[in-house]
Amino acid sequence: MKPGQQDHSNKLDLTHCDREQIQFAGAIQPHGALLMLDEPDLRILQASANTESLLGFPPEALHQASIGILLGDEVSETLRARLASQNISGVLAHLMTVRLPGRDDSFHLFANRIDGLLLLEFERIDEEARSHASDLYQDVHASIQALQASQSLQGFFDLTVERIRRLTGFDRVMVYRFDPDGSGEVIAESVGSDRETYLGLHYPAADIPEPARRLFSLSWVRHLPDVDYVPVPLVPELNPLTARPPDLSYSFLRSVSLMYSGYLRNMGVKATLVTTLLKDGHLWGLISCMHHEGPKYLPYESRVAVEFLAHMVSLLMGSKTAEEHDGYRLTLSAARAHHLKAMLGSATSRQGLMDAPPDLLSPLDAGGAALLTEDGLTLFGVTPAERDVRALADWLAAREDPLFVTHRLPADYPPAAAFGEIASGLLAVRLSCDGPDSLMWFRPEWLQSVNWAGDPRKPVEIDADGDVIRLMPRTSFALWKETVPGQSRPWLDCEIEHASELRVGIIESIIVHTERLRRLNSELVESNLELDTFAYAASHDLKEPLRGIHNFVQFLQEEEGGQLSEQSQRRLATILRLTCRMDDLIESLLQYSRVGRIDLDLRPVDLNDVLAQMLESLQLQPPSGSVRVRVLGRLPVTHCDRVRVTEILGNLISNAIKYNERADKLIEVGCDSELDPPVFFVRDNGIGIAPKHFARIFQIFRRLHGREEYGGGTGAGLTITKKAIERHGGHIWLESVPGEGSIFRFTLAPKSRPA
Ligand code: BLA
Repeated sequence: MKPGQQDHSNKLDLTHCDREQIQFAGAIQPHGALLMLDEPDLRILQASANTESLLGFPPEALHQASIGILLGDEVSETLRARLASQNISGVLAHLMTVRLPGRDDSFHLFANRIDGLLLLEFERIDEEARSHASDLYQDVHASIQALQASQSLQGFFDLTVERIRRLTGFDRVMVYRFDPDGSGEVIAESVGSDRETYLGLHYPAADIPEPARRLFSLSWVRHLPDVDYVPVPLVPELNPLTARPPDLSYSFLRSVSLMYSGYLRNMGVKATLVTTLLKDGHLWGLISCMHHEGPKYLPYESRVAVEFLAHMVSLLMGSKTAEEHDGYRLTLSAARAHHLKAMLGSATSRQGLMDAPPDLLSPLDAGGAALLTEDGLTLFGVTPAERDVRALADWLAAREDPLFVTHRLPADYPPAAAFGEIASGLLAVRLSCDGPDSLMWFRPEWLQSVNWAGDPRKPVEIDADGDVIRLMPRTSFALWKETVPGQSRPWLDCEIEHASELRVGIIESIIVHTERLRRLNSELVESNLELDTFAYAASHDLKEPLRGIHNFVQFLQEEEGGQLSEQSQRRLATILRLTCRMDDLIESLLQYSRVGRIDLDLRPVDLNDVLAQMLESLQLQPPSGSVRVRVLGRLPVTHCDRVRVTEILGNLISNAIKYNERADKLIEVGCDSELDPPVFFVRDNGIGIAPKHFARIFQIFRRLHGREEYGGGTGAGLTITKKAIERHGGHIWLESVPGEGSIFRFTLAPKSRPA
C-alpha cells in the first residue's frame, strides 16, 4: 500500500479509522527533515524528500552515505557519544543542537531508536524563540503557582486553558475529557469572543481512533503547524533493511492521517497542538490547541513549556479532584467508622450494619441500597424488586472482580432495562467468595441531555465516487442534541473507595465474629461435656440409694405386709411404683449423658444390615395388631456410629409403632440419597402430631400424652435420638398431619461446603 493511500480491499465501515496504521505514514510534515540510519555505521538508509532545502543535500546524495557527509567529522563524533550515553528507545530524545558545516542556520537534533533503526529529525532553531526562553520560564513558573492556588477543579481547568492560550498564542485552547466509552467532552475552553464556543460539546469515540490514542501515551506533544501542508515522502519509500515504511510512532514530524486533516479542515482549523493528560497513569484527556486564523508554528522551546505544563496539570489534577470532594469523602469515612464500630459491637456483622445509624444508604448519594447475606435480603430506599435484586446478585457472583461499578447498568446487564428508571447506576461489592452475598447501591436514571458536535451515529460519510469509495470525516458540526436513557450520574472515586473499604471492613468483621463464635462454641462444648459428666455421676450415684429404698420397701411388704392397714399397704405399693419410675428416669438421664460423653466410633456402616437385624428383633415381640415395616429402596453405606444409629432407627421405628392406633400399622423407612447430605426418613400412618408440639417432643421428660398411654415411657427417647444425630453433625425434623401420620427426617453429617 502506498503511503497516504487507504486500504480499500476490506469492506469500508466505521472501524476503518481504528485500523489505519498511522505510524507507518511513510511521509512527514515539511517543518523539519528526517533521516533513517543503521547502527553502528550511521549510514543513511532513507531521507525525507526535503533535505536539499533544509540541510543542503538532496536525498539521493545522502543515500547510503555516512552521517559525516552532513555533520562533518567532529560533530559526528559528538553525535556518536550522545547516542551511546542517552536513552533514545521508547522516547524521542532531544540530543543536541548542531550547526551544519558551511551553513548559517542551526538545528535541534532529535533521535529515536526503533525496530533496529535510528531515526534522526532536524528542526531549524528559531533564534527569536530561543532568546525568549527565560521569559517562557517565568511564565511557566507563574502558571504553576497560580494552578496550585486555584480553589475549584473547574477553576483549575479554566486557568489551564487561559494560561496555555496566553503562552502559545493559539486561537482556541480546550481541556477535553474522555468518558469511559471513548467519547469525550470539552470541559474548559479559552477562545476569542468572536468565535463560536465548543464548551460542553461531546465528540464521539470515532473522532479520535484507537491508533491516535495509542500515540498519546508515547509522545506528550503533537503538533500540526499547517493543516494544508503537502506531505514530504521518504526516499526511498521503503526502508532497505526492513522492506517496509519505518515506524514513525515517536517522530514529531510524522505526516498525519488524511482523515484527521480532513476533519480539521471541516472544522475550519488551520493548525493544532495536542498534549496528553494522564490521571493516575491512565489517559484521562487532552489539552487541544486550535488555530483558525491561519497556519501556526510553535517552536521547540514553547512546545517544551506546554509539555511541562501538561505534566504539572496531570499531577495536580489528581489532588484537585480529591480536594473537590473532600467534605463528602469525610462524611463517607465517618459513616464507615460508625458501621465498623457497630458491626464489631453486635452479635453479627449483618445486625451491626442494619442497626447502626446512619443506615447503609443515607451517607452515599444513591436512590436505594440492598444488603444480601445468608440471613436474607434487606432493601433500603428505592430499589428494584426483591427477585430482581437477587437475580442481579447471582449475575454479579459469576464475575471475578469483587467490585462492580457502572452508570449504565442496562447496557452491561440487559435485564436491568426493566428497572432502569430506578437503577441505571450500580455500585456493588461482593461479601463472599462463593455466593451471592453482596452490598449494592442503586442510582436512578439521569435523563441527561448531551450536546454532540454533529450526529454521533454518522461519524463518517461514505461517498461513492466512481470506483473510489472514500471515508469522509463528518462535515457537519452543528449542535446535535440527544437525550441519553439508561444512564445514571457516574459514581465518584470517593464513593467507589467507600464501597471497597466498607467491603474490607465487613469481611474483617465477619472474620472477627467467626473467631468469636468458634471460641464460644468450644467453650460450650466443654461446659456441655461437664454437664453430661455431672448428670452421669449424679444419676449413677442416685441409683444405689434408690435400689436400697426399693429393696427395703419390698422386704417390708413381704415380711410385715400382713400386719399393716390396707391404706399403709397401698402406700407401700405406691412407693414401689414410684421408685421403679424414678429408676427409669435415671436410666434415661444416664443414657442421655452417655450420648454426649462417649466418643463416636465412626466407620462405614451398611444401614440395610442394621435395619434387617432390628426388624428381626421386632418380630420376637410382636405388638398388637399387624405391623408392616417396609424399606423403600436400599439405604446407603454411611459413615456413622453403628450402635448409636441402631438406637436412632430403633427409637423412631418403635415410636412409629407405639403411637399408632390402626389395625394395620405401616412404617416406611428410606433415604433420599441424592441430597447432600443424604436425608433418611421414617414414615408412619399413626396418630400424628400437631405442629405446635413439634419442638416439645424433643424436650427431655416432656410427654404429650398421659403417663400410661401409648405404652408409657419416660419421654427421653426423642431427646436422646436428637442428641445422637447432632453428635454426628446432622439434624432431625418432622412433618406430620394429626390423624394421618408423621414423617421424621434426619441427616447424619453436616452440609458439605461448596468446593
Ligand atoms: C486524530 N482526532 C485526532 C486527534 C484528536 C482528534 C485530538 C489526535 C491528534 C494528535 O495526535 O495530534 C479529535 N480534537 C479532536 C476532537 C477535539 C479536538 C474530537 O480538539 C474536540 C475538541 N477523525 C474523525 C473521524 C475519523 C477521524 C470521523 O473525526 C475517521 C473516520 C480520524 N482522527 C482520525 C485519525 C487520527 C485522528 C485517523 C490520527 C491522525 C494522525 O495522527 O495521523
